[in-house]
Amino acid sequence: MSDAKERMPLHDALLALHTARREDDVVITSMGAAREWMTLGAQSLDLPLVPSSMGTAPAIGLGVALAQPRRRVIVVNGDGAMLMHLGSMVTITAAAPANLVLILADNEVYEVTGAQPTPGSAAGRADGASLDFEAMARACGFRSVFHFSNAVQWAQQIERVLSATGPTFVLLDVSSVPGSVGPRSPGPAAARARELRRNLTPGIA
Ligand SMILES: Cc1ncc(C[n+]2csc(CCOP(=O)(O)OP(=O)(O)O)c2C)c(N)n1
Repeated sequence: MSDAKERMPLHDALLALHTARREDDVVITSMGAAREWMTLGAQSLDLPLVPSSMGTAPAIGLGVALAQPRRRVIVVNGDGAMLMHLGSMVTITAAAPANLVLILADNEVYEVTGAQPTPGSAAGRADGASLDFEAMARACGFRSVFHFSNAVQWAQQIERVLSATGPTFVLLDVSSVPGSVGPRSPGPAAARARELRRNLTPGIA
């Protein structure tokens, strides 16, 4: 990005999450975040949603959070994907699962397809004003809302953020990774979804 806004490297943002997550948390990642998460090491309750129909990660996270209320479910979504299924923000707050954390890694571009500006970005909008996802999350009724642009502050606050009563929305201003490629799928999606289901519900076939 060439704007003057402070942004944290996506890798640092996810490293803090990787360090802070509990072993029994479910972490669902998409797009660039899935690529970086896999380099950090996905665990048995994680779902790198690759390939995916854009924007479905929050809805999948909502379903898991409702089915597994004693577990924390963390979704990391891109801004392009968020905009594609904006309605899922309202579906989440309507159901209001206290155990769901939706993290928006906002780099203002569709990074994995060549860094085209998203319609929420300053560069992608006729008015030149980037969309205020934080205000949008508050307006949708997220119980806890946080916003970080600095990796050190995010890492310092992450325990407090993850333990807040949800549904929680976390906006992270991240820089895009120049020349990055899309994530490689770690295996057939249907089989991985079934494996996650088995890992979430021991005893199920
Ligand atoms: C419904 C749908 N349309 C288009 C695509 C192609 N596509 C895959 S990733 C992507 C860009 C994702 O952008 P964003 O969510 O902001 O994540 P980033 O790449 O910046 O991490 C696009 C357009 C898709 N997977 N699904």
